[in-house]
Amino acid sequence: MPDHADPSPIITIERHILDEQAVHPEATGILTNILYDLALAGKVIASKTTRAGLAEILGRTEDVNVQGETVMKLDRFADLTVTRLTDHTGRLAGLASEENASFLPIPAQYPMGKYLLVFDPLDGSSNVDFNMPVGTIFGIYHRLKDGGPVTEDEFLQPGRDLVAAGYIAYGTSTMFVYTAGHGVHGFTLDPAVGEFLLSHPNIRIPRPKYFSVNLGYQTYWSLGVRRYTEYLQGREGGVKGLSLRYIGTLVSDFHRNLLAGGVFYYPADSKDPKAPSGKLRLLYEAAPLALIAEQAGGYASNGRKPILDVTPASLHQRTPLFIGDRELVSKVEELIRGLDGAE
Ligand code: P6P
Repeated sequence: MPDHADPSPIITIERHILDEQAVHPEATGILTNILYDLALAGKVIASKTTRAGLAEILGRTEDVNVQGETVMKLDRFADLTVTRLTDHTGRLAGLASEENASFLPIPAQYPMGKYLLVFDPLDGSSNVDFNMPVGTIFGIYHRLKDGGPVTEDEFLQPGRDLVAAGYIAYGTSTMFVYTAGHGVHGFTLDPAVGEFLLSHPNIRIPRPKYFSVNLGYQTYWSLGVRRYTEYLQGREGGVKGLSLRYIGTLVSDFHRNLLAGGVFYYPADSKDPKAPSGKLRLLYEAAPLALIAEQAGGYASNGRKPILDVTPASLHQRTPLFIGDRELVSKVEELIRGLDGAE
């Protein structure tokens, strides 16, 4: 007979963060509520991504975003969902989204808070039309000023100063993964009750099984990165037994390597002279995932130095990204230093 005396505890995000708060008094209820707001946004976005083919939100709008990319209907929906669920709460002083050229101040009719939210509302959105997984990435900073209107420079903080970071992965299940500086914790959405329940406490990156990169761009990479790729494929004394897995959605490729062990990289390449630092963004893609990686025992680098130590010069600054297993990421720094010369 099941032991009803002591059913395994059902840990929601709220309970988990409150428990964390008890252990870490510096964590404030406000941060807890911001994470909860983001979890709600994740549920709303998930309700659309799982029915994208049926809900007339497939396809593209006529708009092009600041990245020069056509805005997918679901991008726009996700961006508005996060914004509308967070801009009126009095917890934030401003938001910076991949979808908007400049940051969004809190509308005058709402109270201002002390936190800044940076986010990619729907990472991998071009994959939606092909039923591939996508994700939302977020980072939360303290604002730098005590009051008054928010200015762009307050968003340009290194990832080392993130108060919390995480992502929501819309895949075969919907997962909310976050860190507030005390480990990495994963929650899986139970659609029956509409709650994210703790499913992956204290995530630690295991021994590497995979590497994830778009080999189609190999000819555009530096000598150091090409040697690194050969190393991962076991050539010249390299690592044996790694499998290549690449979805083309950063959140999904990162999430697999976080849970199963491995490294993801999107290096600088000579494909687009206008984008010599690769495709990914520092502020709301690389830095939040870098905090997750380091909190899970891994590492994230731009090929030369820790991602978390890079201070953005602009909201949409691009960066090369190597992230996952600490040893494998450190190896690419060694090869780039040795073969690609000084920065
Ligand atoms: P490529 C999705 O468009 C994205 O921004 C990331 O999620 C993903 O890692 C990368 O681009 C894939 O880019 O050039 O391999 O298609």
